[in-house]
Amino acid sequence: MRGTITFLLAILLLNSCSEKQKEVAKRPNILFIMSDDHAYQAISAYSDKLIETPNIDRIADEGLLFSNACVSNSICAPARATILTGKHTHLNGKIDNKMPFDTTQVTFPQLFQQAGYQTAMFGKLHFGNSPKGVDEYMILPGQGHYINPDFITPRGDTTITGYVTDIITDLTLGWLKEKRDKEKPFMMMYLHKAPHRPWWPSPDKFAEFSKKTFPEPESLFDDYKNRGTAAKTAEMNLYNHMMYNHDSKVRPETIASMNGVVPQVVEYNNGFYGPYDRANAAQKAKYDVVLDSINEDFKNHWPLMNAKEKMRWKYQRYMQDYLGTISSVDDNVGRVLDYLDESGLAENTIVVYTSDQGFYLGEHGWFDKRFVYDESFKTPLLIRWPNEIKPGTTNDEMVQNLDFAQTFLDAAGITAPQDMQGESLVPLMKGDTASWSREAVYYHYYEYPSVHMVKRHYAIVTKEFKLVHFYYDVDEWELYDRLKDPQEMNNVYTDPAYADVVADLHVKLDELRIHYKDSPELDQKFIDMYQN
Ligand code: SGN
Ligand code: CA
Repeated sequence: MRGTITFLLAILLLNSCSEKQKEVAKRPNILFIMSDDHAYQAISAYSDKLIETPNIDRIADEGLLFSNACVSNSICAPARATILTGKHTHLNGKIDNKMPFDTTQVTFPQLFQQAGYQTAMFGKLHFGNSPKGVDEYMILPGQGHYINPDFITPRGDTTITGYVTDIITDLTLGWLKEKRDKEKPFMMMYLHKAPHRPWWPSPDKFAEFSKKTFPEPESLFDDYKNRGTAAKTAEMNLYNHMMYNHDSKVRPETIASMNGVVPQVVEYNNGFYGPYDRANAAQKAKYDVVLDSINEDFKNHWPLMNAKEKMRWKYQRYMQDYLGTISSVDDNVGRVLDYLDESGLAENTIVVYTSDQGFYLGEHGWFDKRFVYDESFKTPLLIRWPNEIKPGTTNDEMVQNLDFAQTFLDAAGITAPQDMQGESLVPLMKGDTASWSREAVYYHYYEYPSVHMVKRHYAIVTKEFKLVHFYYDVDEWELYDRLKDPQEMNNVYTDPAYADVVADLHVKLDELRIHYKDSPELDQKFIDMYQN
């Protein structure tokens, strides 16, 4: 009798074990792909005016595209800290690129690791040098380098010869092919440095894209009329602030040979010619072919150009380089998607493509980000999850990078900590739009005074409106009608026709600040910390 019971118990145990194993085996893999400063305007699934990105588009074609995805603080390290912690930057403390990140905080990769996932991170993190919760990592120190990049690894630092986008992909594929534990699901963070400034393409893309001409945005020559002080005083205008040398790839020698006609102070930047200086002789030889023709063109034409023509020249150079770097990202994303297909991993892998924030591609005459105005506030978000997401769907809800951690945890069946501030997007991904009740998101940007001089501001954004408060050395409010004025050219805050909207949004903004635990006291605390 006892023998029979033991036998039955053993069978039961075996069964439950294998059930558990099946459950575990079913948990989806997560492949989180993020680029640095990739504007949605430069993804053909969003707009095909500038570039075709067939590989990134595949994720949307076979999955879901969020058309109103946005960030909570449009700058690099703060956005990354929000993604990792699921908290606004005023709570996770990484309010700007300079403030240190408190590494005792819980980040979502740690929760995946604890839940039995194999975890890895390759590419640009932008803060700290030993990310927590990842079994394997190779990350760029700080901003990292385009050419022959250095990497921080658990085994010490190393330098790899080649172009950064290809290398980060090689590392990612190498791990998937050789290091993956087939008994465990994985959570992989595949993080590109491109297309971050100074926008250095690979030699091939440099040659290809430097021959192209791109359409100009309507607001390239924006005069910032009907906007507040912040737009007028920001230092990110192509004509005034983009550097011929550092950005447009005009050689220091070319500028020096032009007898002082090229403005030196603003545009020359002390002869810094970063990525090229890192290249070896063979790499330089390839770049030189293209640089020669850019420099010839500059030398012959620039002295004859008027201000508008100079702006246009800079815009074309900017787009040629920026989009050249994107084209490499797209090719490399294609390599990874192909591998997922070949290996059979695609079926049970959630693939996410996003950027740490958006970017201005000449809209309002600007480059860079930081503002809550759409091009930098919104960010690309494309998600593929076979059998769960209906292919080719689009969603326009106000979703935010704040939601990523809880979304991934939810998809993997891991309980999210109570103090995370986002919401899981899994219901939206599965087409359950009825249960989604959020109408507005909260935004808060801090890094001022600093590079590009974008004033501190916080905002509430709904599908229809955007109410913004600029503060610190001004006290100005702006309201934009997102549906009637999608280019955000007219601040209608004092327009009597919008009085009710303004009153309503003020109340809602106050509520949001309380809901997310932000306050005037915290605003002041961060100002004091910044000044000390
Ligand atoms: C560098 C860039 C800036 C950029 C910041 C922050 N200048 O300082 O244009 O805004 O990084 O970018 S550069 O001369 O070094 O290219 S972020 O993505 O890291 O937030
Ligand atoms: Ca960035």
